Amino acid sequence: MSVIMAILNWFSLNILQQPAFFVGLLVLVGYILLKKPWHDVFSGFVKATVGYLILNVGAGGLVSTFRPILAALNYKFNIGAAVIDPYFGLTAANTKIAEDFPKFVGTATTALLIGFFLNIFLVAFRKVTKIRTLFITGHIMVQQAATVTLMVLILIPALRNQLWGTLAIGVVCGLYWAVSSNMTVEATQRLTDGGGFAIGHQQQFAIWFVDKVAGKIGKKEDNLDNLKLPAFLNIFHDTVVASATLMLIFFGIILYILGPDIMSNSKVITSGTLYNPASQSFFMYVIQTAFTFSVYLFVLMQGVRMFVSELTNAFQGISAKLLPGSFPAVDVAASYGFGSASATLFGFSMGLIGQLVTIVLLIIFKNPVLIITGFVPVFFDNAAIAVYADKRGGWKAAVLLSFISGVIQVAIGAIAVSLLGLASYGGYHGNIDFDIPWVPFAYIFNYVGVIGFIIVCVFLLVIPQLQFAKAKDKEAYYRGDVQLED
Ligand code: ASC
Repeated sequence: MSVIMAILNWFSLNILQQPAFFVGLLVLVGYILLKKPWHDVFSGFVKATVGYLILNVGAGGLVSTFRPILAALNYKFNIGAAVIDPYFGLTAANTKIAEDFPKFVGTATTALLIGFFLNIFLVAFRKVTKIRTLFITGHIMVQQAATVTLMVLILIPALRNQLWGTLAIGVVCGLYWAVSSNMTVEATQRLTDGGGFAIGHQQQFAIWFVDKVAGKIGKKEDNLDNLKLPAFLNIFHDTVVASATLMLIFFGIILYILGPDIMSNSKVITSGTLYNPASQSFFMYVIQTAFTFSVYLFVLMQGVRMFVSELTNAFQGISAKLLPGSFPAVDVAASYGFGSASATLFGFSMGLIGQLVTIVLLIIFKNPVLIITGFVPVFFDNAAIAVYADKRGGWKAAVLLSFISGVIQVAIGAIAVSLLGLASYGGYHGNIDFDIPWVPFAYIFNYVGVIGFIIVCVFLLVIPQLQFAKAKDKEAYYRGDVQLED
């Protein structure tokens, strides 16, 4: 018995609590199951593990760049700040879990595996569950599992038991992945003219909603295809340019308001790099600090890309073998090519305006947390919303819905930051599904505890049943056949 315990302990400490090796191991096992040649198995393991270690470097860099600014904001205005972006959110969630719940480091990756298998199970029994989609977007699953882990640990103390807590987090993640992606089948089939995929990303509930209401807002004939946007907006297609510009604007203003005296005061800023007036002008320090955020974001995303392409291959192979005829639920960017050419930038611009207006309102009303626009939600969510909205309701629907999404991202993001105590950690997930439905879910967790958790799981399970009940042709439901006029 003690030998088994020792082995389990070793495994838990060295693999489960070290996500880099855990992700490497997942790829290794996946590739072995797929009977890949040994050199592919080895290189997959190396790329997945090293990719995750690179992600850690990027995350560490974001923390050390952000901490001085957070300390200074707290000192001068007694407020916290959070970038609403899944990478900042991931970093913040992992840092908080490591500090407040050290036993649960690695829980998110274990939960990810549980959730993935639950999703496979739900599709395998689709005649009963009505789930047709398997969520395979690995980097998104990593981010979401971390945020959900934090929500459950903070809001449901009864689930702070390692075994039950991890299982519960895995189950609710798996249900969300299966159910939310299943909600995008019809909208995506309509958009892509039967493209055969669904969305497994961070705005599935929003896509479902947009698909339902856009047609009531405008006419699909008046679409964005005929609309020209100013050429300079094209620079935002490049993630580095876009994130560096956003960071420069936000952190430029913040750092100037804080000023050189505070940023060089070692009593205020006790960790991270201080501004040193002897070696650099404040102006250049501000630019360098703002750009440093996009440096670490780039590092982080590079690492993510490395492990995700391996993880996706492994997942896809497993699902193709186990679940023929199911819909893969993939990155939302896959949908952009099917919309009007200017829809993505249009959604980004309207979403950004919605975010900025709401941020200003929060400042005027003295919200204790300063919300900072992050690139990923403001671009990818709102672009998707505009693409889907334009398809069914033309430009009017695209404008209105991406603007509203920007407002929600900031307003509900601010609520989430307070609820989860993330103001001193610098980030929250920020994507629209992590506002609605996840913040309402979080409140249900908060007020009704374990029972609330069960209510959320049942709610998720009922959704595909309602979809199926409403489908006129039951066979077509499984095939994902839709009529454009639906
Ligand atoms: C996200 C996220 C990304 C992007 C990418 C879009 O939510 O974390 O890196 O969107 O998946 O293609």
